[in-house]
Amino acid sequence: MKPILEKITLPGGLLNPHQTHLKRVLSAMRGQYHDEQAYQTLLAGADILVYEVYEVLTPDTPGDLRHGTSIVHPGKVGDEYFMTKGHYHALLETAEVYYCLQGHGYMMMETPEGDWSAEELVPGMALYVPPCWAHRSINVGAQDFITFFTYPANSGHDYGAIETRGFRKLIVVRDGKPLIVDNPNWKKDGG
Ligand code: M6P
Ligand code: ZN
Repeated sequence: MKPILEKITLPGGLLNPHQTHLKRVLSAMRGQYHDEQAYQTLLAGADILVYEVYEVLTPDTPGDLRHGTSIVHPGKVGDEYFMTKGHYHALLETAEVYYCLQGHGYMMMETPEGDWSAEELVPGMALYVPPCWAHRSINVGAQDFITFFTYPANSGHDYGAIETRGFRKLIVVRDGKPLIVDNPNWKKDGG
């Protein structure tokens, strides 16, 4: 395999060249927002684009890396900011690094043992998400929240636990500012 040189265009976060361009619309986020009625109302209006991910599709050989850009658009479902689905890595003991390029966001993180952490990201800040931590990007700003990320190419994505239980904590708007609160719908036992 040969070295790959990339151009990241800002604003927008377009990564070129890329092989995958994931677009997650509101209907793909069913059950993720705490205010189901607000979700249904917004969805009835239009199936809007919540976030996009450009990725370089490297081989998934152990030792290789995947990398790309993540663009979470600004918006809210009720009082809860637009965000990614969030995931554990299928190979649980793998880490990920994020570097904020544009906007204002948080990375919400938690472990199966009950630890949680929410780190604020603005341009210039880098974040190491350790192995075994679920992670979700949340846009609390008025413009696109754009990060560069890289993780082991053989990590995979495990959405199951987050889809059924959600994250322990949410970020909602209070008096125009982000506030971290308990998730009222969080299911401790996964049931
Ligand atoms: C980051 C990376 C990607 C991931 C994306 C979207 O950019 O971790 O691997 O796909 O976020 O998040 P999710 O997969 O949870 O929808
Ligand atoms: Zn990840």
